[in-house]
Amino acid sequence: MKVVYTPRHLGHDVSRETFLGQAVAANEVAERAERIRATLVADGGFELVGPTAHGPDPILAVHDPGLVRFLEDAWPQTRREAIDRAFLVADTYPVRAMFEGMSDAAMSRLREPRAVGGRVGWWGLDSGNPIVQGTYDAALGAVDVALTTADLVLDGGQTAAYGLCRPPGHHAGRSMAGGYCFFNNAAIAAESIAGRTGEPVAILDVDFHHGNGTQQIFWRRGDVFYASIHADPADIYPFFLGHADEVGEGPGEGANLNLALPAGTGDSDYLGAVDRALEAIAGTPGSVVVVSLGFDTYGQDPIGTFALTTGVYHEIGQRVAALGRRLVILQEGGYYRPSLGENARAWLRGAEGRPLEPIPAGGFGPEGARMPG
Ligand code: Q9C
Ligand code: ZN
Repeated sequence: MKVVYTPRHLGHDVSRETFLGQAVAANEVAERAERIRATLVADGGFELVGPTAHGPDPILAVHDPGLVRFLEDAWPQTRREAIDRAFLVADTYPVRAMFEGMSDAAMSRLREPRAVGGRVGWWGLDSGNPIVQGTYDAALGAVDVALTTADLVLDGGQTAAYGLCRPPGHHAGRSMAGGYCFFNNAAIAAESIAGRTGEPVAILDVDFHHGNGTQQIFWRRGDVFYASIHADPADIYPFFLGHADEVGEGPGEGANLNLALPAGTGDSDYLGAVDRALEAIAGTPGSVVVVSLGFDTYGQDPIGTFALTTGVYHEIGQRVAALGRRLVILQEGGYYRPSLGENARAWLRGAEGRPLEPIPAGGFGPEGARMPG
């Protein structure tokens, strides 16, 4: 299988994030993508290719141009304002209760603030999403990775391809960054695939968290089916979306499927949810599935509460491939770094119908995957 990767992600070099108002060790770090890359290389059955530049148009087909302008200037403006911080995060947000009682007309006069501390709240969901100097370029690189992965499947004759996107994307909405995400890589790929094929597209989101951004972007769309398996938002980020009764509206009514699972969910209950999602996708027209692939469902994940094992990822890959559709597989979350490479290798080998053999001698295992340099 071809793997699309770019070192541009290294510019999103974060070491701390904020959690409930305090700086803690960052979860979404460069080592994640480097672990996956090194393990897939060591496997020997994957071919790394670089992305090609796709320009701004596919991003602007999904995102508000104001979000793009903000992300482009967020760090330079932080420097111009001489804010003495290692990373930019918001502390003031336009939450719905602030505007209670106001009319749509009054709401439409709300405007983006000038100061970067206001702008980052205007365009952001949460304060756990650090922005640094290289964040914008890394986010652009992840979009090119996603679109190149789609190209391999649409034009390159590949049945399946994997985009090692970092930063991830599924929490980013049309006009919002959040949850370690800046541009919604999977939504941008799905929109591009729908436009190029003229076919409906399905998105299967198996990250531990609900992909609120992807749901929001395609909420009223009947031609993009979104199915997500995730932790119950009553307990887990993004908290405010991801319930079963969110089914889409207008032409999109019935094209959104949320399967929320409780803490402690293990392999067999998770596989049951996978089968439900796949059955729903099999009932929709189209030949391409975009997979938002997260490994924060893993038993040892530091922010997840599920109990999945490496072996079940191989089985999930096989079941997804058994749909008989072309697969554009894009990396989302997953934060237990020692097993990330092996979990990705298991999933992708499953999707290719290859058994999960150990990495051959002379290669190096997941513990041997090292950062470059
Ligand atoms: N201390 C993805 O997996 N904050 N995003 C959690 C935990 C948000 C995860 C804080 C987690 C977002 C792509
Ligand atoms: Zn996640």
